[in-house]
Amino acid sequence: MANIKEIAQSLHQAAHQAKPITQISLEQNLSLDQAYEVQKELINLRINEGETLIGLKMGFTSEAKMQQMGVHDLIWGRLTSAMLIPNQNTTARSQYIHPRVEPEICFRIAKDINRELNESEVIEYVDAVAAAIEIIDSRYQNFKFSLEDVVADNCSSIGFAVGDWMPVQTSLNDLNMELLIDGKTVASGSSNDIMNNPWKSLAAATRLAAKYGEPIKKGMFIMAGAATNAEFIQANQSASATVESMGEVSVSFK
Ligand code: OOG
Ligand code: MG
Repeated sequence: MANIKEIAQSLHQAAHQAKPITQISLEQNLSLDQAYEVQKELINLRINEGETLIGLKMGFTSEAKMQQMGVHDLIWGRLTSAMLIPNQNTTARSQYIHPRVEPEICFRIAKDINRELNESEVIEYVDAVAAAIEIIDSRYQNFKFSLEDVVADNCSSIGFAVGDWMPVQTSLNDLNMELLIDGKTVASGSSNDIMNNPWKSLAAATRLAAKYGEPIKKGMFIMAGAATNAEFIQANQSASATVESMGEVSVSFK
């Protein structure tokens, strides 16, 4: 029997110490439901340390990400207050294991959601959208994991930054999205790469949140998932993401 609390503790410690651990799936069997239980426990450990839950993130919503990581199912994780990095701020590379950055779109929730909504309904529940960058930092050696491993590890979440909030656009299709390191484009794609329509990612978030009993509250941030591959980032580099019509967001590493 997998010990949910023990696994959560070891993932929590790995993040705190910036030291990777062996993939859980190499040593014990974890079902997907158990993996989500570990994730919940892991977030509770953060909440006990004073962090608050401020949103959710979707993962593997693009073909590029599924190919890159070899995992072909939608996943979702939780965002806490300590993960939010103000736009244009600097973060210390030493606090991460092997950080990667990826370009995303972030939604800001206008009113509580307690049920599954479809992609045309969700628009009414959002009061702003923004270009976003996610920093992911798998707690597993070599950034390698199974579906259950990555879910237990809160979907590799470690940080995110959001650009200026923009008015809601009914269509989020056909927007060019780029990831830049030190001002040079290292990956580019389109908002269509996120489930053919980023609103679908938010609809999927409402379905999964309802399924796992996690309400989506007014003011929360929902990250739609990366449109492109994620790229490794080093100290003394700066990463930025642009979304056509939404502007730019950046984070520097020292
Ligand atoms: C898992 C997280 C995936 C996304 O945007 O697709 C994700 C990982 O790639 O380590 O955040
Ligand atoms: Mg992501």
